[in-house]
Amino acid sequence: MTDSLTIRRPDDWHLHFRDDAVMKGVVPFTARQFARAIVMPNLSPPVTSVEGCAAYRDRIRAAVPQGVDFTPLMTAYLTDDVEGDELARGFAEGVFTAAKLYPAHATTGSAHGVTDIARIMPALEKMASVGMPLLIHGEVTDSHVDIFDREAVFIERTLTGLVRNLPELKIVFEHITTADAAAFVDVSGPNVAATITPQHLHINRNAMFTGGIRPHAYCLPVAKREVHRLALRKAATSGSTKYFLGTDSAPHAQSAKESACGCAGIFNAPYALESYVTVFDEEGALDRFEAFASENGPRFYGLPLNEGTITLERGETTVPDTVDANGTTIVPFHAGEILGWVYRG
Ligand code: OTD
Ligand code: ZN
Ligand code: ZN
Repeated sequence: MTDSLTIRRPDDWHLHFRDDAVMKGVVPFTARQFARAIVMPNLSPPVTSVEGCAAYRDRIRAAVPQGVDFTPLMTAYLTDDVEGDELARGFAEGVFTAAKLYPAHATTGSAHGVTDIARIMPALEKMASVGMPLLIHGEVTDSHVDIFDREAVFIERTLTGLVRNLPELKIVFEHITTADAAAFVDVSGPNVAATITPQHLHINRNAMFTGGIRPHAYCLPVAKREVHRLALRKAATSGSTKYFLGTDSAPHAQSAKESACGCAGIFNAPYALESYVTVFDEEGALDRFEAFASENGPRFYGLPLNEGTITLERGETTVPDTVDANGTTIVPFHAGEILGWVYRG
């Protein structure tokens, strides 16, 4: 039995840091475990300009604790009015690492998102020509489509056509939640990859209704049936280079989650590696964790692998009921549970 696992330093390829006081509180959790993270741009207002993005990056850098080596990789928020040349300029200047497509009203902070992908095709063509990755929240927003079907319908209505029409575009299908999505990624060419969150590997939709309504198990895309969770575990641990770590850690104050209309989002940053490694251990795939956490992401993005290593050991990590993020109380993923691995740094 492997009791200790040392791997190249990992990265988080999908993360929400927010801004202002909460950002200062949550950045250290991620910087403690990851060398880099793709920072999502769904602030209010969203991060659309090169200058606005560079300023946000400066605020994040200032929140990284002294002596900690952490690099935020920034993203542009696509709107119907996006200019391909502006994206390409930000990419060339090293400010934008990628651009994020939120179908309008699909998730938290997506009100300014894209209403019809046809409207941004010129910008996507520009991105393809300069090698800038497109990150997609893959759900239709049509309220007539059942919420548990929105990802599968997005593949059918939007993603299949996009990949066919623009095969040169690098696409990350973010936070996949279904067997349908994994099957789509598996059969697509090398320009299509996917991130998988810890929660979608650990919980199915029952978790939202265990003995009552459980707001801390609610995120978007919503957790699906068990068959989908099992397909995601298989994909993540398969050894395919198309899958990589992206937590989608999305902090909301405890009071905003425990409400008559609770916010979507799971805050998993504090124990992200312990959570993921537990899954790889349960699946007998510890030898595949390093590729998922530290190699597949940078290779897809065309970025160097990190130097240095981190170590995880078998042992007990007790996840607290709440954590303090610079004055905001947040309930973390796995609150009150004991995980069977300890992060040693
Ligand atoms: N999902 N919450 C948020 C974003 C993600 O779709 C996502 O990427 C958020 O709060 O920003 C969530 O449930
Ligand atoms: Zn999303
Ligand atoms: Zn997200």
